[in-house]
Amino acid sequence: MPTKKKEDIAIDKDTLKKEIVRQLNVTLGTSEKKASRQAWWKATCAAVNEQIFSLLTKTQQSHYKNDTRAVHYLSAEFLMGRLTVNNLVNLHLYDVCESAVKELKKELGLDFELSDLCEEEPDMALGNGGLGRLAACFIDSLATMNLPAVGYGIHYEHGLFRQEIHDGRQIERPDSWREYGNPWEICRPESVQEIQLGGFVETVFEENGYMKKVWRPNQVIKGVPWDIPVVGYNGSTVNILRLWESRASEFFDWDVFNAGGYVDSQTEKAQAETISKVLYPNDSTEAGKILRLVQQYFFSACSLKDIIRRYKRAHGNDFSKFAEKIAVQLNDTHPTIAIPELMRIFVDEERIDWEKAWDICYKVFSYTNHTLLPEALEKWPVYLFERVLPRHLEIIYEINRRFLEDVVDAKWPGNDWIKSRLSIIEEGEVRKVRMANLCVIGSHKVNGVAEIHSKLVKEDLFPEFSQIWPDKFCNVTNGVTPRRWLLASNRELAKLYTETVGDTWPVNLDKLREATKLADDPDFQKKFMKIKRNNKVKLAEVIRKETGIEVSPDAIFDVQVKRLHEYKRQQLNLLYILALYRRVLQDPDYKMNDHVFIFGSKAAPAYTMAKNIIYAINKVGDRINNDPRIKGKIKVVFMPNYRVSLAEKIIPAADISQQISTAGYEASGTSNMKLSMNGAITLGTLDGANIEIAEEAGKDNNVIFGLTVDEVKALKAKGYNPWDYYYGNEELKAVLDWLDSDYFTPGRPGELSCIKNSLLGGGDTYLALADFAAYSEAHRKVDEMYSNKKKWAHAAIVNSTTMGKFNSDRSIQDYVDQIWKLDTCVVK
Ligand code: 26W
Repeated sequence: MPTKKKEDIAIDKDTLKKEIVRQLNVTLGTSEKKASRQAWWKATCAAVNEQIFSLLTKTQQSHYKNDTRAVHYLSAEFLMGRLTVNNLVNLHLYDVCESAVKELKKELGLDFELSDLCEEEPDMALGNGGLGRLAACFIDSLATMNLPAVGYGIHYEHGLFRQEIHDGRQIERPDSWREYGNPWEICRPESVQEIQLGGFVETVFEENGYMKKVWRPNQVIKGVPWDIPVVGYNGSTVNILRLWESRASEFFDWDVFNAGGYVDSQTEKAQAETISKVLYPNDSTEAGKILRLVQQYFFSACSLKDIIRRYKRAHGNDFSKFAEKIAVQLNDTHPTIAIPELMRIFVDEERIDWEKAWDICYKVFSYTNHTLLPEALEKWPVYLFERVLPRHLEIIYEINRRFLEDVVDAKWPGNDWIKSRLSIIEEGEVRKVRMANLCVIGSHKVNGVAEIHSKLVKEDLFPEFSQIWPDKFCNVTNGVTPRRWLLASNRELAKLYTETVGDTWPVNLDKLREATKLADDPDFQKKFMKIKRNNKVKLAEVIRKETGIEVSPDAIFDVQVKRLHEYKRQQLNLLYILALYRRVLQDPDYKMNDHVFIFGSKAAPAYTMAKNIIYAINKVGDRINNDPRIKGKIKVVFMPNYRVSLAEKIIPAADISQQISTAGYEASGTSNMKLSMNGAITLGTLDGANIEIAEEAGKDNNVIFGLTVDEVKALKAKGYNPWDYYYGNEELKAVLDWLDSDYFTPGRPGELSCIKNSLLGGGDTYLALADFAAYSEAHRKVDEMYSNKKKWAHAAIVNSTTMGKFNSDRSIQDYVDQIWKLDTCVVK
């Protein structure tokens, strides 16, 4: 795909300058003299929006005219981050805009550049972590590849909490990303939808003797759509991300109001608006909260109504082409309720026979699994379902009855054990609906997110399902968009690549392999490492500003950025830091490169152990950073409030990418791809996509350690005893015992003991102690490698230039080929 040349750019610098000032005056209602930076930022966005809206209209017309098949990506989370830089870059307007702002600065005596304006934008943090950011990368790729697609999600008023660190502890503060307005979203009152909740189901006999089920809900909720334009790179397709905001329906308000219940009507209004108020901050444990189920139904039902409305505009009430035109991807089980909802619409409202309806339904849906953790697999108590979605529960029972009788009993006659395993309903004291089983039964394709994960989904999570439908299961390895994660966030390296291999690499990342040949070229190495150092200087400044800690850009920048979870093993990283610190204390001449350990991580507010690990990192850090005896050889930095915009500053500056999950637990990981793409060496286990990254970049250019998936299974089967490792390793024992003292929490001994206790008394579920020795040895190799500047530069360049596979465009192409069967629609 060719990149747009200057002459194609739809707006030139002078016009843009005028347009920004005009927007400042007419849209923001302020003057050049009085305007705040925020106003200037918004005016700049508004000026660019004119371009975007015209492309959006063209895209929509072209999709409608061609009656294209489209994919609808249903996700409870879209972690978009900031949009300004990305939109400018994708439209090839960044440089033009940068010089426009520079000239305005000079002419009007302003005190900022474009990059300062972009810092005004709050992150759109409508997601927890990997799954939400993946959705954001995917919609960028879909637009870039000219594929007809709509993202559907929830317009949370409050995204993921803002993290503050007080005396080393995480404090959660509300995030209010749109408090002062968001220039990128457009409200679409003309596309409001209404959905129903609660009540009961009535059986009605019609005149012709047919029986029908009628749902009599007791609540109606309005879904107001907000559209965020998704600008493809090269700027020809602009798709939309449609996010639903909940409001009270006027209809119901009015009823109560007329009955003299003004106050009650306000309560009802508040209740309705609660639905889209806040994102649940859990990324692995399902709390089973009724509001979350309502959120899931709310956005799934609004989205389906929207899809059907659009389908009917082209095809009327003839649903025979529905599965041909519509693909719906379920991003994990969160939108699973869309399956029974579509059946309800077909059977109850459109009066289609069950068999016919089911035949359309399962062809429409496909499901991506993102986790094997048992506690993350969603199960909803039947009694909750009964209260909120009584008709859906009946439909689920019917789907289940037919599946167990027609499919399971045919394959394993009379085998009640298998039936109970495969049933959508889990029996027990509290009966539960297993959303993953419903997903597998109601979808035509099920995919995992990395080779190893997909294999485990098939063999360990759904072995019987995969015997029934072997072709249903497939793999699509995750990817990340190189537009955001390299072109926009590491502009100097991007420039070097463009000079070296031409300007098509942002859409064809494999092109960078031409630069792999230069991995040993002294001149190229020098340029590459200079850029890395510049990025480290910039990050050191951010670290100083945010934490007050001084770090040297000549030290190794060793990064572990991801949600905090015991399976991701930030505690293993901490144990090694303690060991290293102890070595230096015992031997002031201990040979090592200066080493900065950088963490960025939020813990789920109710996950106590995760919060304790954050506390321990901060307390150990305080002690080490302020210990003159070690002469600054080790620094430990915990960056507060890790989020997309901070990731964009940390990742380009990383030397080491820590990907140290217990093998078999990290489905894929995506920070591993971003870090490698930016020239970090992976220090990791053979888990998730690490395996494929090491395959692409070569094992010699990364440092792989630790138990494999099979070894983890074998050790657990044999009976794992963490005490063996404690008594078997003097250094490990010493650092664990250190945690019991008050060395890191003066006057308060035992504050960090919980970490030792969970690793020993608690059984060390994630085998941190079993991997410690191998991890420590891996660190030694990293340090040795870093001492050899040429070898290090070689490895960094090879990593960065061989990540073509992890372009999210490749992931999307895999979805298109294996699952969605979509055609591109180039917008003229
Ligand atoms: C509370 C319910 C719940 C359960 C799971 C909420 C959110 C989840 C997500 C599935 C957690 C998640 O983000 N998983 C990550 O998905 C990434 C994208 O595929 C993978 O790269 C990560 O390995 C996986 O942990």
